[in-house]
Amino acid sequence: MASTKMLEALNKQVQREFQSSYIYIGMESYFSEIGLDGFANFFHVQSLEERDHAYRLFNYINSVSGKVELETLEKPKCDYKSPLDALEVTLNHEKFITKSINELMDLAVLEKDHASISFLNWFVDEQVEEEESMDKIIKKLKLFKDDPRGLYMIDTELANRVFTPSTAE
Ligand code: OFO
Repeated sequence: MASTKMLEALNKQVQREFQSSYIYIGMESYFSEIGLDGFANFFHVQSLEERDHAYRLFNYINSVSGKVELETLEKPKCDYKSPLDALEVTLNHEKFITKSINELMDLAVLEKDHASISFLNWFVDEQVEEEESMDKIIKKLKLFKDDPRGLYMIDTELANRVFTPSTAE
């Protein structure tokens, strides 16, 4: 059984994961409009992953006798200055989420809540992957700068991303 404070913090993270999902649908819309379908696919899958993260938290809260309270989501941006701008916004957002997960873990450690520590370990590892994958795309975009062939190549690569529910990993 998690403490009330822990349940409130976990609930806030549910909100943040759903917000992340919504932000990435906004990016999908931006990339679809400018004709980069591979990037659009990448953010479509990213959005599904965030929803999966939210449900992972949702199910955990229920399993420790808590109840999820949903809040209103903020309107996401659907326009960016460039693909690089969108990816940099994404990386910064993921850094914010990493900080949020680390704070949750700090609370679980402080409260000696071993079940939540074990549960949150998956998210700690996931955030390393999240930041790494965004950083790799940013590096490629900077490398190819204004070369449209480079952008096309990255777009083709990102078209291959498929969604796998985390429970199936
Ligand atoms: Fe849920 O990892 Fe991104 O936000």
